[in-house]
Amino acid sequence: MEFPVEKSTFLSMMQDKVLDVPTNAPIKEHDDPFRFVDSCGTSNKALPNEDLLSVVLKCVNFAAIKHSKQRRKDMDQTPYINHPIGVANILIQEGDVYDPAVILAAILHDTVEDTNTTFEEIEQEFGPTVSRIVREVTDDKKLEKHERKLLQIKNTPNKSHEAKLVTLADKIYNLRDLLSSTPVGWTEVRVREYFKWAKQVISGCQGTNPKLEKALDMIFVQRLKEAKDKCDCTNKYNIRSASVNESEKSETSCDQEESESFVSFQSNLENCQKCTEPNEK
Ligand SMILES: [Mn+2]
Repeated sequence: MEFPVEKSTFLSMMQDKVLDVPTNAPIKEHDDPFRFVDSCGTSNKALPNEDLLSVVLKCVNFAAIKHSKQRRKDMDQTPYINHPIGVANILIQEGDVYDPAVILAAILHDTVEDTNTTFEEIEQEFGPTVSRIVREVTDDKKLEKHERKLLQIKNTPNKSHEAKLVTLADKIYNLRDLLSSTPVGWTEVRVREYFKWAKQVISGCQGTNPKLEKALDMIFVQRLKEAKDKCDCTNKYNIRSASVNESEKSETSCDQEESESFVSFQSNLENCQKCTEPNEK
């Protein structure tokens, strides 16, 4: 099989101190093994297994070193690296995404935003395509947090298919985290605002990956169920019907009734002051 990059570039990657290792010449645009990406986000040029394994492990090692001093904001202070690895894993296990450039970008997606990593470094180590995807999903830290969040809503619809995949998996991971426990220092209002904001960002990714989008639908249904459980309002709709995805309902015999039930369940909860505005000091 023809291999467009010096094999030694990839086979020299299994070093335990990757950042200290002098790298070979930067991967040039025309040599980038990830540059051939079609509209479905699939690499046309297959890398041999040994090179794929090598570059994926190099990438995980790189991100682990970069994030080594960071922890997630959960009670257990989970090592931060669990997050980017989990995001890449969601893409593969739940989204059937096997484009190496997307997987590498997912593993690296928070390195520039949250560590001293530069885009140039990523380009040097993993090529311009991976670097470009990471750039697309990296907030400009020079801007105020509020502005960065608004820009994510505004810019996501115009991002590449690959960047949208990383965005979807990132939100799935973070929202599941929020469902399982409230981060240290977060109020219920902040959690609710995060869900609202995430929904707006995700709406810019519609049509990117049905499986990941369905997983997100399920997360929001779960969130609504929990809001309802906490609420003593009269909008107690049938949870079982609400937990069925709307697209599935259209195939069921009682689809019309169930679909209406789902919509009214959602809108009633969203309109319920108690459900959406829990008491908070
Ligand atoms: Mn992230």
